[in-house]
Formats: sequence, structure tokens, C-alpha cells
Amino acid sequence: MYTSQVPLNTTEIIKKKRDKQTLTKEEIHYFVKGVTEESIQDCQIGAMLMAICLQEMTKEEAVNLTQEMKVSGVTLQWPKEWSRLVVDKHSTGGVGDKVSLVLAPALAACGCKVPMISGRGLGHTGGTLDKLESIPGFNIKKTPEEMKTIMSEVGCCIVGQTAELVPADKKLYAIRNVTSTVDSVPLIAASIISKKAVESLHCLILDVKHGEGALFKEIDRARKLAEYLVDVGNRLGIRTVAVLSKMDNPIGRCIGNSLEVIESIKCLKGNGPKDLEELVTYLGSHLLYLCGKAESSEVGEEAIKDVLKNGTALGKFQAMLVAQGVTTDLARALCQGKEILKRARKQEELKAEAEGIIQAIHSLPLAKVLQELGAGRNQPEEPINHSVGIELLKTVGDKINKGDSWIRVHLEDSSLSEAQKIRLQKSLVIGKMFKGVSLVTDIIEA
Ligand code: IUR
Repeated sequence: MYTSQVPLNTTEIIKKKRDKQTLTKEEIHYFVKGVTEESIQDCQIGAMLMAICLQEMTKEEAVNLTQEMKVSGVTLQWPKEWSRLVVDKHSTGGVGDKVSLVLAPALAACGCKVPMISGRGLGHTGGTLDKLESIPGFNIKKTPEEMKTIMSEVGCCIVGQTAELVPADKKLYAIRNVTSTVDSVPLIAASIISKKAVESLHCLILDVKHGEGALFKEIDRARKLAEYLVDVGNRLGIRTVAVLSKMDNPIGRCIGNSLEVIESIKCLKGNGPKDLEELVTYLGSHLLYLCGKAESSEVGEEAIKDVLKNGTALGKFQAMLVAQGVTTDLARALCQGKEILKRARKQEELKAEAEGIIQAIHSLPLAKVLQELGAGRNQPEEPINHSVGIELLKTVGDKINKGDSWIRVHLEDSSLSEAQKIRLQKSLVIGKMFKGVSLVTDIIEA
């Protein structure tokens, strides 16, 4: 219950934050309630977000904001016997990042429960929901009761946010997008952790990316965000750790929705690209250790590698597809590797202009060209073409000869323009020597 000496007033609360004062729990409650009930104006929300962005928040304020956002809608409830098993992962987004499609079923195969609420892509980053929607019949809309049934029968589901889940975030995120207030650390933390907190998680692992294709390019800013997220997550009662990982080169060899599903299935059969498998194994092993399913992260690593090799993770993926609306025959054929997903009408390959060893393939120009070709959206809710994508025929560390095809672009109607070809060619960096590097740069624990 909240009691106040003086009636609360939105204008005064904005002024207080503008003047760098600390907001009370009561004031934050009043603001978030006003956002959820639409009793305060959008211009006031925008002003408050800008004040937070410029003046920041104390950790206490950020925790209160996260908690209030969490309770702005319903919280998912699970049977008591699952209390230590419910886990999830969140990534700050990257190019070719299909880790969730592999990790959720792999964790379910290890006995965890994974109620993953995911998002759509915006701008150059892809979204897990868009990837899954390239599979005919896949339904991202599930009620809490339906989620419970799927979690009970399969162990994992990947669904979209609904109007009942963290409605305050939906409104705040939309306004952040048009007020240049997206990259505020307390606002990012409140947005991400509130959505994970409604899943009633025991453990959470965060993959915080840094590098040219990431939200924060500099590792120091990514580290600050990771530490903040870990602290807020733990203060909300979720055992949270974060991993810092590089987002310079695309993850895996495929970018684009349906191509990424096909690559994920390869990884679920133990034949995925090395970097994707490295990330899935690293994140999964630490989560298994965190929730007590493995005695150490090394034991967890073996468990994840086993379920990718012995077919149980693939079985969970197939069962999840069926539970979420895909026909049994189609899910089986897709998992058997049959060509089920719609292909784009054209394919164009580009050839290397020099010889040597590939040092880097810059992810950002690739993702931006794909967005122009219709694989990504400029506005929320805009339709996208799931078949448009890129296959890397060569990858970082490979030897390449002049004239070798290194990239295959799948596109629908138009051809690549000369300017697009130049941007793609410039993303390929060829040199003489190559030292292999790990994707994961650090782990941040409470
Ligand atoms: N993803 C979220 O769920 N919230 C955010 O603020 C960002 C990414 I940035």
C-alpha cells in the first residue's frame, strides 16, 4: 500500500528527475501506473524517459522501476516442483544470432523448463519470433495456460509478448524508440528484466554483445550494462549472470529468417557452425550449473554437447514446433533436413577480389543490405520476407583464392545494386595470418 502526505503529480515527478533527485518507490509506482492505465500523456512519458536518460537512476530506483513494470500485468505461475528448473536466456541482439532456437530445446532436453518470451526484429537485428514464423503454421501466441501445458509436455516454448504481459514496457519501449532514449542503461535493464521476471524464473543468463553489430560497440559500455542487468536481476530474486560476447562477425554462416532456422536444425544435430555451437554450449553449461542441474559448468558443457549429438535436443525442437501449431508431418520433414521452407526466387554470388586468409566479415553492412532487401523491418509490425538472406560460403579463418565465391545472397524480385555489391565486398577483410579467437570475452557474476 502506498501512502503520501502530498497528492502525487506527474509534472512534479518529471521535474524531480529532471533536477537529478531520487524518486521514491511511491513516485515510480504512480508513474508506471499512469503509463499502464494511459492516464498520463505521451509527451509526459517522453519527458520522463529523457530525464531518466540524462540524469540516470540510482540502482534502488532502477529496481523499483523494474518491479513496478513487472507487476503492470500478469505474472506466469508454475507448479511448485518446477521452482528450481525454470530458466531462460536473453541476448541483447546480434546478426545471425539464432542461439535461442537451439538453446531452449537443448535445455529442455537436459530437464529444464524454458518459458521463453521473445521479440521481433527491428532495424538490422533479427528477431527469434520472425525466424520461427518462417515455419508454416508456427504460432507465437499462447495463453499462460497453454504455455504451462507445453512446458509440462515438451519443456520449452518460444512465444511473443501479449497485452497482459508487462503492458508498461510495451508503451515505454514504443516511446523510447521515437525519443532517442533506447540506449539508457536503467531503462534497458528495467525493460529486459521486467519481461524475464514475469516468467517467474529461477535462473537467467544474459548474452551482452559488444562490437560493430551490437547495441553497444565499446566493451566498457557493454560491461556496465551487463553488471547493471546482473545486479537488477538478482535483486528481483532471479539468479542472474551475464556473458560478454563479441558481435563483429555474423554468428554462424547464415543470416535471414528461414536460412537461420535451417542452420539451427543443423546445430541441433551436432553439425552446426563452430561459433554457434560455442555460444550455445557456453551459455547452456553455465545455466545448468547455476540452476543446480550440473555440478560444474564443465559437467554442464558435456550435457549440452550430448543432447546436441544424441538427437534429444532436436526431438524437443520438433515437439515444440508441433505444440505451437506446425503439423506433425511438416515438423518431422523439416527436422529430417528436407527442403520445406520457401526459398527466395533468386540467388546471387560474389567473388573474392584477393587471396589470403579471411580476417573478418563485418556483420553490420551485411545486415543493412538484407534489411533493404526486405529481410528486416524499419517500423514495428511491418511485414518482412522470411526467405531473403545471406549464406557465407567462406568464413573467418578460411583460406580464400581470388575469384572464389564467398557469399550467396538470396533475394526476391530485384537484383543487388552496384552500391550494395560494393558494400558487401568491403565487409570481407582478407589478410595473411589468422589467430583464432573465442567469441566469449568475459562472464559477470553477482
Ligand atoms: N530488448 C528489450 O527487451 N528491451 C530493451 O530495452 C532493449 C532490448 I535496448
